[in-house]
Amino acid sequence: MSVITTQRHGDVLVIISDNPPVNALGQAVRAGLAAGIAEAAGDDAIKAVVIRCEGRTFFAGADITEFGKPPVGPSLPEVVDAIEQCRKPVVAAIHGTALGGGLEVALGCHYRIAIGSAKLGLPEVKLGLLPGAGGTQRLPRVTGVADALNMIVSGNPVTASRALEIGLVDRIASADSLAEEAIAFAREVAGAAGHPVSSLRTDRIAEAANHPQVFDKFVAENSRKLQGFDAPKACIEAVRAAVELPFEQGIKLERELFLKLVSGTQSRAMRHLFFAERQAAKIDGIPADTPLIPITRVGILGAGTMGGGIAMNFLSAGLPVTLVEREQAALDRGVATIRKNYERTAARGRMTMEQVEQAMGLLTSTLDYEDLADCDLVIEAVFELMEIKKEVFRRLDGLVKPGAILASNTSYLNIDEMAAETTRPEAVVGLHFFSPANIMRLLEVVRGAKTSPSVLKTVMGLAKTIGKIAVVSGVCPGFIGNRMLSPRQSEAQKLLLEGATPWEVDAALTEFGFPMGPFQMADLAGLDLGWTAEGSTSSTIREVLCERGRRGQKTGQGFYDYDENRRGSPSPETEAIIADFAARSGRAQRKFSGDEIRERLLYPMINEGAKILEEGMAQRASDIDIVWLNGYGWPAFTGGPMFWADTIGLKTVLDGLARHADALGQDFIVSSLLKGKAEAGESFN
Ligand code: T1G
Ligand code: NAD
Repeated sequence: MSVITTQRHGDVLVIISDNPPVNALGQAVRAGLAAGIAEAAGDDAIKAVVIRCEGRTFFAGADITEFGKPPVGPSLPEVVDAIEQCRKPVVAAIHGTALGGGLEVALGCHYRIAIGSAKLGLPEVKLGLLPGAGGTQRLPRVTGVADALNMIVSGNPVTASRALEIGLVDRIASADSLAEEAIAFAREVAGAAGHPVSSLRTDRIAEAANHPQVFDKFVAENSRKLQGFDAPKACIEAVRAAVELPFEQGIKLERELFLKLVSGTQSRAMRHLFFAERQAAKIDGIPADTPLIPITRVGILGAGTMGGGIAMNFLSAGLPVTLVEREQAALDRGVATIRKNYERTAARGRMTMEQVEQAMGLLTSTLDYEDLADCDLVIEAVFELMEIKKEVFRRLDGLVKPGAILASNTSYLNIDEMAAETTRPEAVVGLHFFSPANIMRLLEVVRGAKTSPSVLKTVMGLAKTIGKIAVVSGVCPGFIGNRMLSPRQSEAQKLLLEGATPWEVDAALTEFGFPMGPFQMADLAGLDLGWTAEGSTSSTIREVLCERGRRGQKTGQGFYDYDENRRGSPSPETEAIIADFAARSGRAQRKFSGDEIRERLLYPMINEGAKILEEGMAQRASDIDIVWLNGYGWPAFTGGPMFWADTIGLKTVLDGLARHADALGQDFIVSSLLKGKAEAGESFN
């Protein structure tokens, strides 16, 4: 069965794509579209054309799996040109997501009609690319430069109603009659003398032609978040060409920029992450027919930093939550924080007060554990102390209904030990959220030795419902993310005693693309996490800083000194404290280059990632990349730690670890998986 078919509705030819799951514009689809247009062009009985898709969505873009392979014609630009040059009006009938090449096909059409729930966007920049089938030249001519820049550089889609506002779609159809309304629209315009041709329009770019500063303003407003990424700069350059150059020259530049980006490392890294994110959702060894456990009510134990944020995820997804605390004050504080966070989101226009009240209306807060009895899932977020965790699991086991899932938000502790406190270890799982839990997209799902396939499949599905990216981890201290963070943190501390300053260490990572370095992160989280004045013994730099009242951003001083806008600057007092410590440690002091600091921080992390793989604590290397991208700010344009290691070569990492062996110390063990793959010239992914 061909992926493209045509149907005649009187004098209208409907070209239909049916290429599940997302009508990606692979070779067969492109060839079919070109043939459909030729069929219409060659038949005088046909007065107009409609292009529409079966399944859940209009074309969701070029087939990303084809990138990097030898191209097979017709190319997408050729197909879009053929559509645009068709003498009969072509109407795009849009449902689901018209993305990337899909929107470019629609921009080649003369008219666009979409259902109200449709989304339209050019997300190529999220793959390290720019629209490569005319999108950078046609979109500004249709919507104007400001909206085109926003859509192309952010890669975020717009709603159908917004698309109507900016002239991207001509009509909104009702969801159950898109095909019919599109055919009627086509028949209606068939008689028109002329039809709007995107590439010939200049009316929407005239303003920018007279005010080229719109580009400088855009760059100034967005430069910080675009730092390190190649694609956004290329996007801006291409849209500028749409204003300054004739269409043909603009298209030529777009093609050059596209070919350069598609063969570059950044796009390869970001395409890797696209598929890695989808791979992470798949659990090896779980039969497709594994039954799911219905989740209609969620219980949260502990309303502290994490409990409140975790609760918001379920409330925002429309699931009722029972929030339990051990004391009223803590409960009131937790509930107030939830409301404050929602009201702040509403104040920023990202939700209505009605939605705030709706979410708060789903929240039951109580001091009575018994109120958890009827929950389908209970997540504990109490203090990180095993004895308390064990006591909590014994208690939950005794009162929560059979069949319910019992989960822990522990950051480091052993899930199997908690499960052993219950009569239902198969129902116990780790759900490790990241702070702030209502914002951070990563969720480490910790698979216990006895966790059942149903429990695993259920929580993985639930993660998607609450907008999280779930990654399965085995039971080991710190799971995937925190376990790899530990060697990085300890090397960072050691580097201070060897002569590097906190700001040099942080700069080495921000230059690499991290939003912040380990010492900036420590100041943000608070240096006094787990610290008490009574128990302090001046035995670490961190303790001495805390003893001196330097507890991080919240006290205006930590490793850095902070001004009233919380902007950090190097601190002479911290430098003196470190120098004193270093002198007493007797370690030789010296200068470090950024490259050497990066090797000392990142190579041990990769080594730990390899150990996690060889122990089977992660299903695949790409899962580790997804953890670090979504939980620890690893720069997307390098693809994550394991992909980056593949990019620089595992031998390079191995040689680097050997070069730093003295500094890493006698207890440092090189992963045999890393060693083996490096010597065999293999890679992790
Ligand atoms: N190519 C190939 N496979 C794709 C694909 C694509 N464009 N989009 C999705 N898939 C696969 C995906 O890997 C998964 O496979 C399955 O479809 C379902 O996807 C020239 C250069 C459309 C919003 O960036 O954002 O056009 O895991 O799980 O959550 O200018 O998929 O089942 O084996 O994500 O409902 C631009 C990418 C391409 C859009 C649906 N387009 N896709 O989300 O399902 S570049 C994009 C998405 C381009 C031109 C350029 C989402 C979705 P599997 P899913 P979903
Ligand atoms: P927190 O101290 O802010 O909150 C813990 C809450 O649990 C307190 O309000 C306390 O009153 C309550 N509590 C303690 N014992 C209780 C009991 N028996 N019954 C009911 N309530 C009880 O701690 P947090 O930062 O929210 O951490 C909670 C858990 O989440 C820990 O296991 C921690 O390791 C984990 N975690 C924390 C972070 C983070 O960044 N803070 C990130 C991921 C995971």
